[in-house]
Amino acid sequence: MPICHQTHLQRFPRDKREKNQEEACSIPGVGKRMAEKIMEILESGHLRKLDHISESVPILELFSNIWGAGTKTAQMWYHQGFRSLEDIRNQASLTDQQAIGLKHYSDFLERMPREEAAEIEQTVRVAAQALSPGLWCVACGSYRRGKLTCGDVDVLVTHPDGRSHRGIFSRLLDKLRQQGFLTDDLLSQEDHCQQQKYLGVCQLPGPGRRHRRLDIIVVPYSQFACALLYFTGSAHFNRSMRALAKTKSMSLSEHALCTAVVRDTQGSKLGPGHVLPTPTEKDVFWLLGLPYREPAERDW
Ligand code: 8GT
Ligand code: MN
Ligand code: MN
Repeated sequence: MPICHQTHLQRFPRDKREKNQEEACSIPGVGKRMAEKIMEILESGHLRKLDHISESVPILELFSNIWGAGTKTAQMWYHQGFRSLEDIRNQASLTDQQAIGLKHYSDFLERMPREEAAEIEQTVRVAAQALSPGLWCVACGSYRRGKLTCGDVDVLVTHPDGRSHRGIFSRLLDKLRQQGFLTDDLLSQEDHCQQQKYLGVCQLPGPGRRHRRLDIIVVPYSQFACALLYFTGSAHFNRSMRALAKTKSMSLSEHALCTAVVRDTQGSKLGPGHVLPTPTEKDVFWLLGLPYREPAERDW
């Protein structure tokens, strides 16, 4: 192969070669390295760098399906010579999250029927309401969008009195741990706006139950509608809503809808604007000048 490639190169007239290279470089966004690749394809009809791709793609996919491992990690492992999950298990250095992801590899890849998501939501609700009877627990994400199967369960917790959600987060998790429902923790954090977020793994009682991914967020009631909208998604729908808000000098986040937001020409925020009260999701749509959309109509 390399010999054939070389012959091809030599056959290509030098002046034509220089002209092509110049042309390639003049394309906006094409630098020297990209131009070299274009030249290689022009001259040999082939790009050697791609030879390994077809072999690596399924392995990179296998690796990046480990929860907590992204494309970069998958590539690193591939370059280190690992080719199977067995290699990863025995030889790769794993973060705590990736070790959990690997342990539950096949469970996490399988979506659960929505009935099971409802049982998980109910388990969280029963535990939460044992701590404080007025707590609201709502399964958001794909479940709320009406999907027949769910990749995980996204439970939003709040209290309509605006106060009683405080101190619930760790007590709720402790309770769910004690009853053996939570089996592994992936992430627990509080942000600067009083939202607390847990990512973990749960398992319903009884034989033949799989481990499922569970996300729980606890939010103050003043942020409930925006958090509900955010956590319901879809992620793509959220991006569209945020982009629309931007065009109206507003900003939408999981915390709030703000108006009179000042941005520079690059779109970076200069001033935070001020928070608009949004008691319900409908208020968010209305304030953005949009007709309301049911969760089932928020797939994109
Ligand atoms: P699923 O059935 O595959 O779980 O589908 P989903 O329920 O739509 O996806 P999800 O990944 O569980 O995310 C649900 C919502 O949570 C999304 O709309 C997104 O805005 C929000 N979300 C978070 N954290 C993260 C995150 O770390 N990554 C992504 N992609 N979305 C997140 O709350
Ligand atoms: Mn989900
Ligand atoms: Mn989720």
